[in-house]
Amino acid sequence: MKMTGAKMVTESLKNEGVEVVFGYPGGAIMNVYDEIYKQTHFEHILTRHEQAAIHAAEGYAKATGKVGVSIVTSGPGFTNAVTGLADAYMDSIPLVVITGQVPTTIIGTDGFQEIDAVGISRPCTKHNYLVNKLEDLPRIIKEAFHIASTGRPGPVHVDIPKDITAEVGDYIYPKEVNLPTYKPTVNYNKKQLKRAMQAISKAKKPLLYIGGGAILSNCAYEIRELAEKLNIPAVETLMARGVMGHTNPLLLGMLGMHGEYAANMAAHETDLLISLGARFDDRVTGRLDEFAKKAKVIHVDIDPASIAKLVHTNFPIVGDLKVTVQGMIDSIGEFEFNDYTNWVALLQDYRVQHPLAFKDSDVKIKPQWPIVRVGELVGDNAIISTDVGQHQMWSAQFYPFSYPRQWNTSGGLGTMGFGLPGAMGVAKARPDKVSINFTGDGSILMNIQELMTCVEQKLPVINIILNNNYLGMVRQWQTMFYENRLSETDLSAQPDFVKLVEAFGGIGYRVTTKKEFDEALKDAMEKKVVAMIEVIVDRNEEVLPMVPNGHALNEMMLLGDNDE
Ligand SMILES: Cc1ncc(C[n+]2csc(CCOP(=O)(O)OP(=O)(O)O)c2C)c(N)n1
Repeated sequence: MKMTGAKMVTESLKNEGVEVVFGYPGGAIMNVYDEIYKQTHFEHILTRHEQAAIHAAEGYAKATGKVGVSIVTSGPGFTNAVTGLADAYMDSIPLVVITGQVPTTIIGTDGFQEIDAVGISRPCTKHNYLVNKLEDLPRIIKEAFHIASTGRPGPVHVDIPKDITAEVGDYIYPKEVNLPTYKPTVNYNKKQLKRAMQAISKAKKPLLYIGGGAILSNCAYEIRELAEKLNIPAVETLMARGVMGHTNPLLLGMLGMHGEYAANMAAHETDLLISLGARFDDRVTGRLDEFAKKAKVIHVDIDPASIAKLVHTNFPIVGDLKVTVQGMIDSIGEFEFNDYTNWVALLQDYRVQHPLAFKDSDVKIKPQWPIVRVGELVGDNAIISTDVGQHQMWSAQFYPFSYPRQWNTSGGLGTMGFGLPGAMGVAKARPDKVSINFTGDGSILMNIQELMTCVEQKLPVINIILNNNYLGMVRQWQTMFYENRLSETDLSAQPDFVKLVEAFGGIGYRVTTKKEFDEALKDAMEKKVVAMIEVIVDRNEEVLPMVPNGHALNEMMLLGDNDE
């Protein structure tokens, strides 16, 4: 069938089963937008900033497991989107991002709104394409979806010059991709798996170290089964929250810079670290040469480049995590495992001795309290997004996550401004859940314009601002490591957040007591419109435990360490 390149784009998205696209138009992508106007297969959500279009697609992808899609224009449209691309790349989120480019005849002339988009996106995408010929377009889109969603997922960028979207040609959407150099290893090597299982059976203090790959590969329930069948304790990275479920007695909590005492001590003392889809990020390991020093390491990852990149690996396994963990479960009968009861009991005792806690107060609301409270009142009904800062770490620590895809945060890049658009993507993907965004007074202003998108699209995101009048996380470092020189972190100058959200057409609440918080949350959930609950919290609270930069995980500062 003959059609324009622009129509090929919308037809291909239809063929991929795309339901929602987040985007923002402009000159170079107008032919595609003209086709978007005419088609009825997918919904287009007009965000108010291109960065937000990418974060919303990320939120959508994380909540559903599907590929998120964004379309933006060339030049400034693309450069605005770059932070989102980098964010998705760091967290291995499957996205296809289509951008307009100036016509092929103008490329290289410093034309209006021209930028070397593929040059810029190369280091922050899994793969990228500049479409040079119309006949390549359907194949490239097919490949983009395939690459984004297979192997280690990630964002794929497709840059299309304007003349190509105007040109007419034959459209045949390929049924399959043929990429001889791209063949992710799904099935593990049986010998490698056997060796790893042997090592587990002989270990005295094995520990499951669960990363975001567990969510991406949809294998939380297999991991729970493995842990429970063998009685092996588990720690989760920031990205893996929800994998084990907070009530599971084998879960020791999050590990890393702001990890729980028991989780960090478990990593310090284990003799066999079983890494499942985790990448040994420096925020997790602390001082690398001291990390899990007593342990042999099993590392399961779909990405061979991740294995042994940062730590010595004794037992590497390349493969899809779900397939591999299932293989581990299936082979349990072939081995005789040690009894890990004493090891589990020791770690549970650590949890009792040094629980994750904060000193609650009835005079000032402590910032951790609203997080715990939402957990009590909304619990499993909420999907939690965050921005970046102290509120993010407290959310990761204190929210009772029960299931995978209940947690949406910017882990690898740590992007302030992620929360509201991310939560918007979640609200679109999961209308059956309450989409809550815990944010800071700094972060919320970085993509505040998305309140307008939420109002227009009737996406009832509840933003809970833990307002400490500071760039709190930076302030914490200044207090601890820069002799309290609070350089440019005081945010006393603030908008009236209640009026601000009202100006966009949402509802706002300023809350100074626990009772007011409960009432505001209940009201916001009933009204089902975009809301902002500004909670005035204790300004000086710190995120603890904390492993200071350059220290080992067992050198945590704990609650009470700073007391006089
Ligand atoms: C785009 C961006 N700029 C700067 C930073 C560095 N940074 C990390 S946390 C933080 C403070 C966040 O303040 P706020 O949103 O008020 O949250 P709080 O820490 O007070 O909870 C800053 C500036 C970042 N992560 N992202």
